[in-house]
Amino acid sequence: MFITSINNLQNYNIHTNKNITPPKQKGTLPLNFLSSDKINIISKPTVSFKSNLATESARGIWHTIGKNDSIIILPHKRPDGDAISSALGLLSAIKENFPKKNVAVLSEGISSSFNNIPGINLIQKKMTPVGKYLAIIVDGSERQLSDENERIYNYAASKIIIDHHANVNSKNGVMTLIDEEALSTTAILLKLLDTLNIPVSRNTAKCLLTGLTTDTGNFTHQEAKGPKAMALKQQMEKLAQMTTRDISDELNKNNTPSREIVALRDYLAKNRIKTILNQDESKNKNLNIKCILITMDDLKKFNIKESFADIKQNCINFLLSRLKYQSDIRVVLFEEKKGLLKASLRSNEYDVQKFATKYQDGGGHLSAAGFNTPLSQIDAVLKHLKNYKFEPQNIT
Ligand SMILES: [Mn+2]
Repeated sequence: MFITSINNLQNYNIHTNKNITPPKQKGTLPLNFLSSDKINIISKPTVSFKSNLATESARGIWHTIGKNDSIIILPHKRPDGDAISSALGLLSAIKENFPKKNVAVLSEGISSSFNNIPGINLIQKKMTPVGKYLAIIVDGSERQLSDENERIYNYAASKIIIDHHANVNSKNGVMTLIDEEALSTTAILLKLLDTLNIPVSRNTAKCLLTGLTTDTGNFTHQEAKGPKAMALKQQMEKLAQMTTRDISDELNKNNTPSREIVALRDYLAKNRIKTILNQDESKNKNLNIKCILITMDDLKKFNIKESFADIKQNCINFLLSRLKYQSDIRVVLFEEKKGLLKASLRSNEYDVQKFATKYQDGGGHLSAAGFNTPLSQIDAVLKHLKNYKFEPQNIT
């Protein structure tokens, strides 16, 4: 019955008057926060979300949502499953609790595999907000926004960031709810609602479960194997009345790759996989690292018209998961812009996050991380992969 609660969301439209343009300078608007409103929690294992500090933070976030009539939720650019699901889960929770508010999600380049996430058709590509509004970034920080979302964020009167990645450098006056231990941003949202005893509808829960499923590789990542992760999985499955398996089936069903993408990935699998043996004398065996390079010329040659999100889903992630059982570490180097490589690293056993942080915009999680680097640096990156001492993931 989750369709019925979607109907409540029809009031989401914020853009009305195109004649009013926001001020020209970026980020110079005075924020409405008192300094005591600035809440910054980094929850380490010693600080549980249920502690007073975290409960206060949750209250502060929900109070700020409550006092703003217009709210724009901003997933990071090239949104993955967790970014879209946390945005739509939050949208759904806000609309269910505050039906009169104008709430919108702003994003583009969304993979068709996300077509079954409740509220997906409500996402707007562009908007011209009028008056004061609250902007909430989910699953990323200011630095990961698209140009359009950055513009909207900069003009916001109030700002919140909810994320589970390291290195969120928020400025003064921005409320942040950061939990680096969380498996997904949707897991933070569930904790937020739970802490405040706000009921979670099936609709909201389905969104939250989707982000948890995609960010844990459907619970194949090492971080997602402990009893805490299992308890969270069960709690969300119960609320959503479906399993993570159901969620991944839906994601795959909506995710039929084009003939061109299939041709490209077959070509890459045959011709572009480079094996690097990482020489670490302290270990008995060499680590097997598989690297794949995808250039803009490849996309042109195979006549790929898909959005980055679909290339990522159907080509990059496909190749990464196919190499899972043949390697210790997998790396895709994708020429995102002319001369600029976007690297995605995966490993089930080794910490790839630490390696990624050595580079520009590097970060992520122990088993899934990424960074940017100029294409001209590719040989240096491959050499670095060969000689770097990867450490095993230490999961507590
Ligand atoms: Mn995430």
